[in-house]
Amino acid sequence: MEMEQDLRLALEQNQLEIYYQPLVRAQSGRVTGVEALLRWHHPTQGMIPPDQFIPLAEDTGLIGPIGQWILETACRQVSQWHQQGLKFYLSVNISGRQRDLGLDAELLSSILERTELAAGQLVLEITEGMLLDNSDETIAWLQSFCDLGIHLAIDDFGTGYSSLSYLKRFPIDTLKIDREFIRELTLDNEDALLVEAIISMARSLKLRLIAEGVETAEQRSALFRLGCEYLQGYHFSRPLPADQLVNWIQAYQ
Ligand code: G
Ligand code: G
Ligand code: MN
Ligand code: NA
Repeated sequence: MEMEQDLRLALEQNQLEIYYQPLVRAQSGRVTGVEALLRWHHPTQGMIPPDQFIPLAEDTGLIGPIGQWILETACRQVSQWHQQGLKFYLSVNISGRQRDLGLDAELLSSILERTELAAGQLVLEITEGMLLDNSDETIAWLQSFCDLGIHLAIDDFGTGYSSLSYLKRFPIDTLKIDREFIRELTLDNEDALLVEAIISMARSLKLRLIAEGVETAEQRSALFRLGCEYLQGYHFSRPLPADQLVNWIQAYQ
């Protein structure tokens, strides 16, 4: 309860901050995109990670205004980076609860217009769980974003329980392989077989593939040799505050 009150205030009192984690091309190592990841600087408890308050934000409906703030803030930031010549797309996690809390094509198109970000530069990350209902409403909701030119990615791919039929039904163009498959990956273990299977499926469905949780040079080279085009993880960079991300890019690229 107390946490709920605190979270209500967090937005008003500027305690929320967006960190950005680079997504890089496996071959060149260049930044192709950034994922926006929410952080809460709690006045007495310090930094609270999102998995400790996003569920509360979802239960209380606060994910409505918070989600809108994230989209607006991150789109504005990435649009500014574009104007400075830093060209990469923006990936934002969205929660299924946002569907009933005002997130629709009209809102997104007004955010894109206000922040002057091209729709093609925005990717929304959804989870397999969100597609479980397989309902016409969910499909229409997601399709309306695609109609604007926004892209959709499945986050944590491979951990859900749904069948893969949604890959045909939903307008998805990117899969993010969950870090569970990457953690112990070498070129010749069982994880490599799974990753290879996912890569070949993604190829035939013409989906872009990103491996999450890349922490070591060994994982990176295994993924490159298996043919995964895009990588994300601590091996490249942790999620960083906006100014530090720019420093990282200038030092690393
Ligand atoms: O950044 P970190 O790895 O601690 O994030 C933990 C979880 O919180 C991840 O599953 C991530 O998708 C989720 N998360 C982070 N930022 C956001 C956000 O802005 N919106 C939503 N819905 N989830 C987020
Ligand atoms: O569920 P989602 O993929 O949105 O979660 C992203 C979360 O994963 C972020 O909280 C981020 O901090 C975390 N993360 C990013 N890279 C790595 C990594 O290389 N290793 C681990 N363990 N976590 C990572
Ligand atoms: Mn994500
Ligand atoms: Na993920």
